Amino acid sequence: MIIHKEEIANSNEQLAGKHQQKLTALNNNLKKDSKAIIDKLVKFQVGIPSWALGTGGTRFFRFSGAGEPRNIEEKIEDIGLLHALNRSSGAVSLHIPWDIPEDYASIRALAAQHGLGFDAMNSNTFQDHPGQKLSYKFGSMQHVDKAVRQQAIDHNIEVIKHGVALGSKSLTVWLSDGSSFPGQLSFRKAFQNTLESLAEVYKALPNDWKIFVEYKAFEPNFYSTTVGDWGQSLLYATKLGPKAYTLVDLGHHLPNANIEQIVALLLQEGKLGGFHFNDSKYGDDDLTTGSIKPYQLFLIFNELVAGLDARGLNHATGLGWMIDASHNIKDPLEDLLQSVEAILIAYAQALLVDAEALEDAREQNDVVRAQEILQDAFRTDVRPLVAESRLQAGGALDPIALYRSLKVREKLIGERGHKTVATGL
Ligand code: PSV
Ligand code: MN
Repeated sequence: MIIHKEEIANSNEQLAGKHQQKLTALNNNLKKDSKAIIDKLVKFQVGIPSWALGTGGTRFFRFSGAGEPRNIEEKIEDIGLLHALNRSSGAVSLHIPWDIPEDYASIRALAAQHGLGFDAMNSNTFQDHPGQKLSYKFGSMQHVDKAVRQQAIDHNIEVIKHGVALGSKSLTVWLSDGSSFPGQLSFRKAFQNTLESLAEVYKALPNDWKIFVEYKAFEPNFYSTTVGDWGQSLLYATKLGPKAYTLVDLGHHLPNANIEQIVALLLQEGKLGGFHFNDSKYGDDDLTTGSIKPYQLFLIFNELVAGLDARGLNHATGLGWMIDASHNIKDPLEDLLQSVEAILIAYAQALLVDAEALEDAREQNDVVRAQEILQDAFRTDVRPLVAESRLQAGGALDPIALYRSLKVREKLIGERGHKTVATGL
């Protein structure tokens, strides 16, 4: 199904009066030019991964939702629905082999029809796939057997080829390689094998491509992970060369890690390339962005904005932005709308920070004023700015309300049936 412009316009008309009131009240109190902020919000796009359109499960069970997309075309259709509603979900991030494009031209045309492009491609050597010759049980790029390493390298090169055909410009590599018990693995050999394997993939990267090395503290291995933290990822990225970058996934740290500091330093080194949004309470919970620690999300955005500005990078295109969440019990599309909204709220709040005053407070060692400056921005209800940016971009003032009133899920169930299961998590 598609959402028609008139449906969006009709619903916006009904909400316009109330929205205008809130926006005017906010504008009257803002110290910054809201037009410049709204323009930036309009441009900011967050990629949607193809595996996030089904109801993700936990390691215990997956309660599949109804009307889930059955193939790559229907996944693109779902992302098109999101983008029609919020105008901020303009890119698809494909995971191979969960979603292998067969007819590139028609997939590209379908995406273009919905105003979507192709963001980072994701490889997958963390599972054994049907028909695969060798097993990744003991790792992929770190494996003691060169033939397994070669299989993982070949797979990544294959993923790049799919990406080139679709117009993507980057490859994200997340490795589950590591060990489950002490003694199982030589850390040094595992690192070296992984580096050499990544170097082979790096050689196959087109000139205008980037490779993102994603790290994760633990899981599925619970003793060691071969790309376990930002230090290790940065080591690989530095040794690989200028097209290699670190990717930060918000859920991939040990509890209480200072992610905003990690982001600040990676950006300063010019080595932050990709970003996966989600939220967590305990581990890699993959919960809705901003649902647990919104202040942390704001502090991270504050460093992202400061760091991107310091390097003269475009906020919208400087990094590869993507949601990486799993919607255990929610309708995936509603959950994704909530995540994108939370991301834009944190971004808008970060744009409100008076960077000069903050710098001055720091120079004066005025700790209280520095905190006040940040919290002043964080405690501003910027939702009218985010809604206004959607309105100006042709989206809905209230995407979730419209999604529900148009009965989108019910219609998808009508088209696809109750018992559909999307590939992915
Ligand atoms: C791993 O936990 C991860 O964050 C990687 O980005 C994967 O590609 C994705 O989740 C799906 O498993
Ligand atoms: Mn991730």
